[in-house]
Amino acid sequence: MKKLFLVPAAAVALFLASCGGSNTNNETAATTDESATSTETTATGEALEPAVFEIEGNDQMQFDKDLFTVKAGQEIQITLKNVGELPKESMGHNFVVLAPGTDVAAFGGEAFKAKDNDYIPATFASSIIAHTKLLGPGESDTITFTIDEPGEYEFVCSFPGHWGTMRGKIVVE
Ligand SMILES: [Cu+2]
Repeated sequence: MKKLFLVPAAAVALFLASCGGSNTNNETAATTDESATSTETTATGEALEPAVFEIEGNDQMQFDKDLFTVKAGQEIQITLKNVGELPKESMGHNFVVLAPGTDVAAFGGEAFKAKDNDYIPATFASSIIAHTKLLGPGESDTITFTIDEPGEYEFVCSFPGHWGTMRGKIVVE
């Protein structure tokens, strides 16, 4: 029974395909919009306004934001505020931007061992694009940086155990 249904369906598909093949002139139309390239000025040297963001870390091991969108080459200014009350030794926060493709779990594991360096692991230095200081309650820190390559850049708090919940991404367009 099923085969009886399939045969007519295939026949219809073939019929439609052969019909559609008759007007092959679509490609010539595509070549006429070359003028559009001269009006788009995205890649010119025009100065972009800095992208200014604020993000908070709290005592529940959470950031209040998990996504930032910027343009390639745009100056990025991010201020991290630790709005918690617990001591820095047990609930410190930072904001670490990682290169695309970084193994975040491996990074978190290394950060765990880097207490002497405020949990910024030297072994991942080449994967770290920017980072704030480690902040105690009520403290804040602002970092300024630029990313030239479009892509998705993860950020985390590298305090031990925090990267699982304190993470998000910067989308560079
Ligand atoms: Cu944290």
